[in-house]
Amino acid sequence: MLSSLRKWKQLSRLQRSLVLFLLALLLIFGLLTYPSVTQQWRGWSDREDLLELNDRDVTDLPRGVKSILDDAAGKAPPPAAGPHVRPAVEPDAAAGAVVEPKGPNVPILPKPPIKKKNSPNKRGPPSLQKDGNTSDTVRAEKQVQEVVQEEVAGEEEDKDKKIVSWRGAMIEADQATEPPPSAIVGDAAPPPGPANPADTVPPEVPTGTVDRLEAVCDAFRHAWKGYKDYAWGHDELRPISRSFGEWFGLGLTLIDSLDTMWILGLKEEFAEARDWVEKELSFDKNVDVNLFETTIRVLGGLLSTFHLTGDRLFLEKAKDLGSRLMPAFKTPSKIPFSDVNIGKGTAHPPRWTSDSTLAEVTSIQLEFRELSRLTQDPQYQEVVNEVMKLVHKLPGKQDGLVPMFINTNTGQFTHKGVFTLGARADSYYEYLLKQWIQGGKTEDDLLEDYLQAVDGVRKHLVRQTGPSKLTFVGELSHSRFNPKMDHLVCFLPGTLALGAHNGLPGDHMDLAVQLMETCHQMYKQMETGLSPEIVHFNLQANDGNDVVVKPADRHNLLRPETVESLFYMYRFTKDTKYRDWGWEILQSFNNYTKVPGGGYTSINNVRDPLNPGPRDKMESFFLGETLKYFYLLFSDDPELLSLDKYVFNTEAHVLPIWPSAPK
Ligand code: DMJ
Repeated sequence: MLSSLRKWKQLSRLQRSLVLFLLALLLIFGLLTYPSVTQQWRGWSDREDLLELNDRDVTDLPRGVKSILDDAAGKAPPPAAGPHVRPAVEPDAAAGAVVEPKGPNVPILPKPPIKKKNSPNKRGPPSLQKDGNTSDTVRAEKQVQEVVQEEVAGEEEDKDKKIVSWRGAMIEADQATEPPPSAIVGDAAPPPGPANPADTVPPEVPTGTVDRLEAVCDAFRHAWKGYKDYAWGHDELRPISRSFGEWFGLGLTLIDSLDTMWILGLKEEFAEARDWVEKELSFDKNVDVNLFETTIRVLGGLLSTFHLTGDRLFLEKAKDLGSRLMPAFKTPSKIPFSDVNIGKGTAHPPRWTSDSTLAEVTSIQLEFRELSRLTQDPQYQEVVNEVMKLVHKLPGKQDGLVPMFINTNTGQFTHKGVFTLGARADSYYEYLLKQWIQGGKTEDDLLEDYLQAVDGVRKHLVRQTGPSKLTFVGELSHSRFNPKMDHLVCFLPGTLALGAHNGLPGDHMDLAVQLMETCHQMYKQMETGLSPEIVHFNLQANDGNDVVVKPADRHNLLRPETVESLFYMYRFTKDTKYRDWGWEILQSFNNYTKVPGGGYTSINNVRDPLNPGPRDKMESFFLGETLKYFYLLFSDDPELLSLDKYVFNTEAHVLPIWPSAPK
């Protein structure tokens, strides 16, 4: 300090004035740019999430659509919802015809368990506070403090209600519908049940699953409450800061959730959301959207909701969106660009490459094909079928395995020699099988590519761990095997089981059973009971753990893939262990990701139950997929979205299986 002062004194007057002038300039510049800098931080932070989350997504920055809707507070009460009914648009309606929806009057979906009371605010673990995220505003931090204070106060009040539960985490008695026998201590009250179950449980939902179905509905209501209170009409809830995040500005969470609400029988919530779609949802806006994400979440969500409800509002919106996505396909190779401006009708690749991600261009087919069938306008199916034809003939595959990128100018694979079933390639494999099923099992190229790929997976990517012989799917990089598996790969047991159910080789089912066990272990072996985003498996026979998690891979984004596969495995085997595994996962989500006041959050560290490190983001797929698959897993009704009548798109939206081959 003294020496600085001395140096300062040694400067000439001119030098001192110059330094002071520069400092003043810096200060003014700092003040002027402060808002835009913080906004940019926000953007970067969103983008980091996006890259991590969307995996396969090298697309553009989330666009700053800072628009839209006012807060839900003060909105008029919702109109009464339609009855909870079977899909209004029959899956076997004639191919190519626009189906006149049947009246929603033939109950077949089971009613959800009736909620007896409003649950008090549920609490996450004590450490469910946000730690250092540069994108947070001071206001947000204050709110976090308030949340924590509320929580502490609430904890005092609620002490009596608590029981010690699973893995030592404290949960509320009414949350613990099925505590493990060893978990209840002292004189804690048993979980309250309905005084007379017959009064509250619809007869078609057999006892035994009711508690679990109700727990899913509770979780959905809690997530929805956060979204409604703090993010209504926006893309994603930031539950800790009680704010929202915008990606495309299309109400992603709301649209992703529509069919889930319908299936869960949440009529009021559905009606209110429908009202928003009718009055507020507009695609006529100058915004760049990602073709894949918008197709699977928004187009898929609208088509699915149309099928379930028969409400043409959703079909009209789907048509409008579908036509606005079409410019993406105007490329030299007919491989679509990743980004489309749905207002301007222009499209482009990400800024730094002319490549598209393989999974993205090959996982939009179910939706576009269905849109053509419903509208009798072939343009949608033509563009996506063309992509499949090109990829089918393309050199650069290895025994059916495909590279992760494809160039929009040349139509050739790029970054060859790297093969994964995880990020950027995953749903290519899923959609081969599901398109084949959607089209009535008539499109042989799809089947051929799928069967070849499963053989390729077996040959190059499947291995077993040294210690417990867990079967897993690793990655291949220029002939070098890497024992790394993304959680995303956990879609595979479900897809393999679906193939076997549709007559494909029985050994696909054997592999499904083994991989399902591994995905289960990816949850079970973590201290929070939640899987990390990526695991590495141990190939050494004599050495410790099967699963190794690197510090950078310890986050959990509320992803659905394991629950999705558990649903398929239960449907096809009726082995109740799959339900029990799912039940444990739901409790872990409740214990470590549930945010007081509403919403669930992604977390940073599944290995630290005392400080899981909430990330302040609830992905739309938590409501669109994860909770829907939980509900279907726990439902006893195989006719609830029968897998012989519907295919689920990669965002868990239901589309009918066609009665005859596509033209
Ligand atoms: C979802 O958007 C879809 O399931 C997609 O196929 C993969 N990523 C997320 C969920 O993890």
